Amino acid sequence: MTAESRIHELRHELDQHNYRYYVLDEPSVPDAEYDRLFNELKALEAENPHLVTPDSPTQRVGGQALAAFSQVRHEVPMLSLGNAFEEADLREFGRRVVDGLDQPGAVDFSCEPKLDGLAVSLLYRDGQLVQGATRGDGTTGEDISANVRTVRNIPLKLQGEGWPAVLEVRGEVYMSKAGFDRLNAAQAEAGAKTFANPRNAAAGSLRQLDSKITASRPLEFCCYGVGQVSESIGDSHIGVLEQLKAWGMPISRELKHAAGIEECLAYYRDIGERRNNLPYEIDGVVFKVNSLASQRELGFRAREPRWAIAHKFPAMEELTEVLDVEFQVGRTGAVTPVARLKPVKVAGVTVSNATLHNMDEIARLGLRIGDTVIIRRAGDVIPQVMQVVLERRPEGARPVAVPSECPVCGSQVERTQLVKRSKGKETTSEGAVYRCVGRLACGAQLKQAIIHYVSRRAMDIDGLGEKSVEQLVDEGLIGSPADLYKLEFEQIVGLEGFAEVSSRKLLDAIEASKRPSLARFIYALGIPDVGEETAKVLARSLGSL
Ligand code: 9MJ
Repeated sequence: MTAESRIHELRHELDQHNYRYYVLDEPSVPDAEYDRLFNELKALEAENPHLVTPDSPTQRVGGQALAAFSQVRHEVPMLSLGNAFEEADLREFGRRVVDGLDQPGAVDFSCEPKLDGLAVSLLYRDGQLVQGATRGDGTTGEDISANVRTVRNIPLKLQGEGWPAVLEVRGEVYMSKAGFDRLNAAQAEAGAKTFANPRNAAAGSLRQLDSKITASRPLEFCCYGVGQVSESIGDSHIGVLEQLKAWGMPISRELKHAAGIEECLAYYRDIGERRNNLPYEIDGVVFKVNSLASQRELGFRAREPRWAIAHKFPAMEELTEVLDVEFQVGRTGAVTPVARLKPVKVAGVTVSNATLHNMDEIARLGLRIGDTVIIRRAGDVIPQVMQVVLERRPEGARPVAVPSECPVCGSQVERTQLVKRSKGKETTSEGAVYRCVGRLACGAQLKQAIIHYVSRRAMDIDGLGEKSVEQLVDEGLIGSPADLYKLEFEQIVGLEGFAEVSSRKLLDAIEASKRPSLARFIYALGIPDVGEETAKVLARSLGSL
């Protein structure tokens, strides 16, 4: 076989694997096999540079940096969507649709999640990707062709056959939650700027003059419509998307059909419940009249189609003020800064505290007390401070200082040292964490140490919740985990939450916990850096107490 035919064969096979992986969600070969084929193609192309074509799967690495983006005029304007926030807004939309149609009958809708990224338009001529553009103001956008070519799930050429000679595909370029976390971790590691949310990360990555940077970012594309087409490809919105999918275009896995507004509302509630578990962030769902004939009849008002609406979810980010930064002491004595916030509702929950992790994080944010900040509450995780809004910094905003004494016990607070050993040499550097040296003499550390000691994976002593531990420590009944074994019925009965039966039960649970495995006991001691796994290794190697 000639190099040329092998190259064609490899490209075809790789395109098929990409299609199965990105569009059908049914990978057909392990990654290692894909990599082997890919590397074989790369090697053949390196030996035969005249055979390299722009639609080769190897051509997603980015190229020469641009001085500026050129402008692209959208033949068919790129629309924005009207918003609905309440059920009533959506019902009102449904009524407007019915009123706007000559013979409405039963109106069907398509339902899609509303991705929060950057809208782009992809132009295919004779099945080849020839241009990518941002939405811009809807009429004129920027030519980001080199950048969209690096997005792995955007086909460089269409699959199958029968596509119109001119086909403009529209959709959202976005970053998954996992991609965003990975990118931010890598940025922080490299001392580079981190992004406030996946949307900013996607926009920042796509609007790079250097497409090699774009290529290194975990961007994805999801198609939700068409612009200019030289011939019709369907008579319903869902039909069009399914046709595009057959040609290799990724569409939403959550695309559904709804027979009427009530089913749209059910979709909104269903996606709302699953929002935190979706692999990407959404800020709502989009409903579109499914019949394209009805869409044409309804037309537009200003820039917004009368046949579509975005039903928004509560925002996950809000602005608020940092009233103070306090320091909490954890089990290992780590003194952790916590922002006390002017209470603000974020995605339906009132937030008045946010963790700041450590002093490096405060330095990275450049945070001062009094600043206005962006707070983000994604899913069930604790609220985070994402960014300081510098323009709103008031005069007299105060820098955050680590207390020199523990706020709980008054012991000294020391900065941790990081020790690195390599080739027999030891180097130390300043860590980001500060620690109270009080150990069990510090009430905060003692309480947390006992909570850890009795926890299920440690000594598994039932009947001692956080509140009870606090009580026992505050009453001076226990000053170390060992004191648990000296507790007597008369001491605890009558304390809050301890009636006769529960007191008896607690003492029985303490008694029953006296013969743990060595690994559990070592873990329960809460030695810094000794987690469950290390405890098991130590127990195995030591054999007995
Ligand atoms: C997003 N952002 O997910 C549209 N969108 O349709 C979906 N945006 C849209 N559709 C017409 N799913 C204009 C914008």
